[in-house]
Amino acid sequence: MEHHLHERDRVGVQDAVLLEDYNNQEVFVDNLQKRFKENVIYTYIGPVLISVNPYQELKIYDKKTIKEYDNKNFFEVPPHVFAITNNAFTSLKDENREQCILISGESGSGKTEASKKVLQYIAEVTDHKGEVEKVKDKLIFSNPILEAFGNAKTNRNDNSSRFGKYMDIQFNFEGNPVGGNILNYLLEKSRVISQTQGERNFHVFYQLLAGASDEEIGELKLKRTIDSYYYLSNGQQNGTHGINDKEDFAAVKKALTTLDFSSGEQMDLFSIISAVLQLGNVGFTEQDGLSVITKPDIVEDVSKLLNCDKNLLKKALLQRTIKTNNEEVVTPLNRELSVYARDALAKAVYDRVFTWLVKKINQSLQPNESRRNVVMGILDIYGFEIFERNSFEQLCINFCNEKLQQLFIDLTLKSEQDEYEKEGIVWQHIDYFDNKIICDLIEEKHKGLIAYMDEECLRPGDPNDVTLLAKLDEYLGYHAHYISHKKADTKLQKIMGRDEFRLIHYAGAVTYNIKSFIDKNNDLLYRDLKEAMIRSKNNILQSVFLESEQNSKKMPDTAITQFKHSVNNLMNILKDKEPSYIRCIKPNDSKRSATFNFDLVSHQVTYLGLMENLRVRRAGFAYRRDFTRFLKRYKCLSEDTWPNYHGSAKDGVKLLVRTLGYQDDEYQMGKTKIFIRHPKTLFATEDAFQFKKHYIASIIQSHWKGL
Ligand code: AD9
Ligand code: MG
Repeated sequence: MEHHLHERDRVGVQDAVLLEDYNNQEVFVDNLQKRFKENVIYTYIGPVLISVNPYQELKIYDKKTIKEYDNKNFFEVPPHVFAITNNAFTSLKDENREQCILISGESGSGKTEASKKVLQYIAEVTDHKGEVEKVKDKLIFSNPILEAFGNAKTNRNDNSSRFGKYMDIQFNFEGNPVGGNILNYLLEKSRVISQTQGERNFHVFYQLLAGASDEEIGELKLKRTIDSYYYLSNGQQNGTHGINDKEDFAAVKKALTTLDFSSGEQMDLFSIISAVLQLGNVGFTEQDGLSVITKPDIVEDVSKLLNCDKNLLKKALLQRTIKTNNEEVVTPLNRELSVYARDALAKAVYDRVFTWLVKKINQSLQPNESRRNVVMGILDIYGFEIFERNSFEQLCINFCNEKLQQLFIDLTLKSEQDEYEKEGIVWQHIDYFDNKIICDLIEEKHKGLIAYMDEECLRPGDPNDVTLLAKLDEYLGYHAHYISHKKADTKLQKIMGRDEFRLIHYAGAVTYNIKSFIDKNNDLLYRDLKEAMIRSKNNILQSVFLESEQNSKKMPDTAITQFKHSVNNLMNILKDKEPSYIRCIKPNDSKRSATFNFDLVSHQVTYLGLMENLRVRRAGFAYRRDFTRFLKRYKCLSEDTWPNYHGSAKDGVKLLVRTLGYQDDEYQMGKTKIFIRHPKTLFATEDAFQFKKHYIASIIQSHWKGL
């Protein structure tokens, strides 16, 4: 930090705690803007890193830069994702403490890129030999695979992650990576069957069509043209700038081989992908109210690719069997239900294959040594979402963000409090908004939103979206953070539909549309389709469908309850680790470099809770530094400590601040650190130091000239 203080007018301050007016969001954003204009994308709030997406390749990620951060003290070097990583890594190595790096921000803000930089740094500063190198390759190569199957071009980001990801890197006692493990969350599987205007399906479909050899195309019964496929036709039609599907496909195949996918498994995998694509082209008409398949030969191709019985598959697309006690009732489907069944199959197959991929990758990342390893986790998960129209998926995502915010509050306040206690400094209570009330509103047993939703979904009779909303309104209407249409004031009623409810999240109010909630939560796949898949001779398919069948001997959990469990499981993993935070910000909506939209950034600052974070950090002391470092830098400012001083660092600092004239209310002495309340005190000292440094330098220079 010290190097740059004198430049603060031009590039702003590198730690927002040094802003004089820390309650002023405009000042805060202005500081980010100043820095962004100078291509300085990183800023701290104490230990939290803020990263503003530059949308251009900056030369700040090369090996030389990594060297500059390797083994450095956090505050001696300018803010950087490498500094955060180094800090976490040092604590892991030296103190054996488990780490987690939590990356959040909205779509396109740079989370995934940041997570790759963390990995890049670790890969560079650890051993480059034998087994370790192999593990690192695998960790790095897991990215192109998961991105091919889990990322897509959206209107916000050409390479948007459509799933949440938590990755553990496991280190041995020497501090070298020996393995890893990945957890995946909530793949946006609806994208398989339809995409918004201007968006694409998952990358892998296009990669396969562009990159497979002619022979493979023949074997997979594909045509190269994107227009041939219904599942690819309702989003973007043409090629995409900046994406080379053909090259990417080669990279994915190489990565699959690196991660021990056999050629047989790769063929099984791409057969399934091809089958999903072609399933979309299966059409239905209706005769006498019953569904009829229009192009049976496509179903035959699909069943060959899935290695399942073609008659079984056809039947499963046309009828539904319901087992009650000892009875089996077979009901034929109409056209609409057949389409529904077909799409449900495509989504289920794709979703489960994605989970299988993660599992396979994890097998390959298993460490050889069975010793207990220390881990560093990296969380790259969808940030808070507020769209024009918000649905079930946004509710899940925003719930996850509430939980992460809760963890953030716990851990930051706790660590702040711990430090004050450890240093023997009197702790002052800080007022902050505790979002536990919203977490409870959503997940509380028997009386939270999820509980009522499940109750309605599983109720006999005819539960539907209308009855669900009525139930939520009735039971949650009392809650301060739940607004029903009826409860809304007249102004709000004008913008809120009768089929909507509104939650006041910590990050702002979001209106959710109830349409399809029941469907999405039940996530139904007809038994006939499941059975057809279980009997498939494609090893992947058989295993994933068999597995989920075994797991669900009892009533399977609804989609949101499964999600709740995995989020709570994640919180348990994270809560015992030492956290580092990277908060990513998107500077504009048009993916353009050098464009900083003040309002857009300000909005994100609000819902990332950054001002709140700053207030907590500033509530006590803006600046803290251990005695040794403080003395080392400023000792030249007092005759008591310069040029010769032999006492303890603490006593030295005491002498120093006496000369500097610090008032009692300006600072406190802890056990190992000095705490300074206001930035201006520090700035005055730093300015004096800079002056002295130049003065000494000029004397030395004239001295040399004189010789
Ligand atoms: V999403 O929620 O998965 O849709 P992310 O992950 O937050 O989103 P991503 O990391 O994919 O965003 O970044 C979006 C794009 O911004 C990248 O494809 C890059 O083109 C660009 N980007 C992001 N970070 C950097 C950076 N540090 N330097 C240069 C960057 N470009
Ligand atoms: Mg991403």
